[in-house]
Amino acid sequence: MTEPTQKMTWIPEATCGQARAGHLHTRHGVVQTPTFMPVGTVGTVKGMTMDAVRSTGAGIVLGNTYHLMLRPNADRVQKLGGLHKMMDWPGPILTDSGGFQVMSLGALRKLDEDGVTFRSHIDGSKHRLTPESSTDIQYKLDATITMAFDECPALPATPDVLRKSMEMSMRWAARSREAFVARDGYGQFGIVQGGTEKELREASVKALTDIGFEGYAIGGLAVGEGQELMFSTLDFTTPLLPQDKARYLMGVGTPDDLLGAVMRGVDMFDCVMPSRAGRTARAYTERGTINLRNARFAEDTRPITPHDDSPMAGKYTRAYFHHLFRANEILGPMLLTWHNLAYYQRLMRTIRQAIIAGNLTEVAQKLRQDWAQGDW
Ligand code: PRF
Repeated sequence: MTEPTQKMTWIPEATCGQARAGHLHTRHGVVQTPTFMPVGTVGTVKGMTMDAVRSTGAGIVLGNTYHLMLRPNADRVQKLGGLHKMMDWPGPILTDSGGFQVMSLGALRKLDEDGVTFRSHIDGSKHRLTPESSTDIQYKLDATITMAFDECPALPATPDVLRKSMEMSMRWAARSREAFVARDGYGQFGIVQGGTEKELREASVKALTDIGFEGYAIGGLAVGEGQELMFSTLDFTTPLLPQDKARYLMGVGTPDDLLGAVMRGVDMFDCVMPSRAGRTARAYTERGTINLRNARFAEDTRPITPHDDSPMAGKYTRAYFHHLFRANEILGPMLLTWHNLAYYQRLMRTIRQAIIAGNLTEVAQKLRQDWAQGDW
């Protein structure tokens, strides 16, 4: 592996308690952290043009190895110039490695030391993913950030199951690193596993930092353990991670999860929640969530949120959203996904500014109070 001359780096800017603000420098641009990555599983953030995604302030989006290897397939994406070109997103893209999706889609699968064999959820055809093939696919997709191939057991699980799984994920991480082709401004993140067990998380961080990655993800959380256990696991995991590398909590979460995790030292997040909720009429606001299908919105002429930098500001009433969803019009999911992703980005900006201003504790208290207060 020839070393790139220009490495992917994370530069700290300010801290407030455990929380960090910084910049992730990549080949495809600079990302301000903490950051939320909208999920673009199959090469599209569902229902959104990338101009709309950009308008929310998103700096990086996520793609998925599992889905893209099945359709259209990695070679074709490569022929089309890579994911950035194909989907009109010149900015940074992080791709998940596939193992988690194979497991969570419940695709018929068989796990062994070498990798996973599974059947496609699309047509039942048989496929195989290994640390090497996952890394190669992410190279072909042209992922700015490649994720190591790992296994994520559902919780609760016995310490023995968690240990065996974590140890295999660490052997897979070493193989993923071997297969990674280093290029200027591109990077690869290792994924910490070990469930809610302190000793296992320590061993996992040690194994990954011995290998050495451009950033570190915390996997194996938000898989059934609940917020309290997730937070207590973060409490002992993030302090073990290198101070000078980005930290990414995978598949998380609610606004309150993001706030709590940033306060425990996490810099990056992804979650389908805001986009999926947008397709099912659930709106995120500074005062919690509301379901716009609800009859009480049929003649509500207020905007979803009074926040004036929302993309819907002054344009559409709650009554109109209600009508669009009741009539099954495609514009409903499109506009509400936009609204929700804009809310998530606004939240991350508020948190980031509070870290820089040094008043995150007070800002966090106010955010939680407002969420608890309910709709205006
Ligand atoms: N590993 C990978 N992707 C993930 C997870 C994981 O543990 C999670 C767990 N919340 C979400 N996505 N590779």
